[in-house]
Amino acid sequence: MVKLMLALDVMDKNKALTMVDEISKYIDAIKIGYPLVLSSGLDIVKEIKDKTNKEVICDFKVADIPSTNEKIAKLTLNYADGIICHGFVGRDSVEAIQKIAKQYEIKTHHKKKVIMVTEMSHPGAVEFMQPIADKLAEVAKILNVDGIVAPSTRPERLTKIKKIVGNIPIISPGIGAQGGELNAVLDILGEDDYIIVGRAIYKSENPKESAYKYSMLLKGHNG
Ligand code: O7M
Repeated sequence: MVKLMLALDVMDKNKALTMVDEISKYIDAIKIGYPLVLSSGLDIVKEIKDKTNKEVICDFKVADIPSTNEKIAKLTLNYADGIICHGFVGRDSVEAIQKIAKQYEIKTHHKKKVIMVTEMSHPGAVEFMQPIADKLAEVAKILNVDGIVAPSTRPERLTKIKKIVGNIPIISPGIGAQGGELNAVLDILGEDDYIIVGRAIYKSENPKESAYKYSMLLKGHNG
C-alpha cells in the first residue's frame, strides 16, 4: 500500500504536538523540516518520535560539502529515522551522509534512511532541476539510497524517474495544496512508496478528518 507521510510544517511546537496526537493513527510517517525545527528546536524531533513512534524523517535538504554534511547528519540521525539531502552537490556529499547513517545503524540496530531529492514539485524546478533530474536518479540508483523525492505535480516525470530508480522507494510531494492529483499518482506509485501531504491536512478545517480521508483513499486504491 502507498504510505502517507505528513509534512508537519507548522511553526508552533504545541500545535505540532496536538496535531500528531490527533492524527498519528492515520499516517505512516512524519516529515519534519525547517519551519518546525527552526521555530521549536531540534529536540522536537525526539519529542515527536517518542510521542508517536512513527517513522520520523528530517527534511533538511542537506546540500553542503561532505564534511559539513557529516556534521548535519550526526545531529539529525541521532533521533530521526531518516534524513533528506540533495544530490546535485555530488555523490561524495551524499556518501558522507550514508557513512554516518551506517554508523548509527551499527550502533542502534535501527535503519537510518538517506533520501535524495531528484526533481522538485514546484514550477521553478523545471528551470534547473528538471534538466539534470534523470541523471540524479541514476546516481541515486548507483548509490543505492533508501529513497528519492520526485514530484506528484508532474505524473509523467514521476513515471520516468520511477523507471530509472527501479525498486528504490519514492517519496512524492505535491498532492493537495500544490495541485497534484492523487489518482494519477496512485496509478504510478507502488507499495514501498509514499505520498507527502502537508497543508491539505494541517491547514484544513478538520485535520483529523482530512488525514483519515487520505488514509482511506490510499487503502481503497490498494484494495
Ligand atoms: O502538501 P504541501 O504542499 O503543504 O507540502 C509539501 C511538503 O513537501 C513541504 O514540506 C515541502 O517542503 C516538501 N517538498 C515539496 O513540496 N516539493 C518537493 O519537491 C520536495 C519536498 C520535500 O519534501 O523534499 C524533501
